[in-house]
Amino acid sequence: MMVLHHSPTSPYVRKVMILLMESGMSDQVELSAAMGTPVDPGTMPIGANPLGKIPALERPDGCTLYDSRVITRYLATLATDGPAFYPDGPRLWEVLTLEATADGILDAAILMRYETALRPEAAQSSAWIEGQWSKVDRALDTLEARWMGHLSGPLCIGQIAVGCALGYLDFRHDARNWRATRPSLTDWYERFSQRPSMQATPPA
Ligand code: 99T
Repeated sequence: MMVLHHSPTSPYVRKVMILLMESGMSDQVELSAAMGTPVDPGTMPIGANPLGKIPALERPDGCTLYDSRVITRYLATLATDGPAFYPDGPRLWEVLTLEATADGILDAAILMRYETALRPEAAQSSAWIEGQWSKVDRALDTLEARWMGHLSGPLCIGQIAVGCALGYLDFRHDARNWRATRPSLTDWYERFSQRPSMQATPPA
């Protein structure tokens, strides 16, 4: 049985969970709870992933996989049912870029979270925090302006990553009100978040 090091607050873990559910493979993976941060690895699986991050996927017949992009791509090769998360042909490069855009939103949003949650207030840099938010802001504008057609197409790993990124913004950065200037993305997310796989994996 494969073991997925997991936390319900992690949007990267959520990408993996959604892919498992959408492809009917949830029963092939056992979850192992992990919690920790860069300043205190806590119960993070540092033996399985030297970077001390989750998700990490231990396999009985091969090396432990990390990070989320490697894990989702691997699991998609095992799926015998369900959508083509990584479509063939030139569309693949679009899907991977959409995924990288969503993961980049997450990377910036998590750095903001760590800055405020883990550093003493006097050591926090608002310029640095706002610099990270600028990345999120520009990426969201790009999704709204250029990617709506793609987001409305067949389910792919890019859509899953965007759904998890927007869910994380609601979870940790609600006050930034990402919906204010993005009506199309707002509508899309409203629909996407109704999927049973999204409903089953709320950040908590
Ligand atoms: O950075 C650390 O030491 C611990 N953090 C993590 O493990 C986070 C959990 S999200 N995961 C990643 O940073 C993985 C990133 C990697 N590129 C991937 O797997 O795609 C915690 C969010 C929160 O609690 O707000």
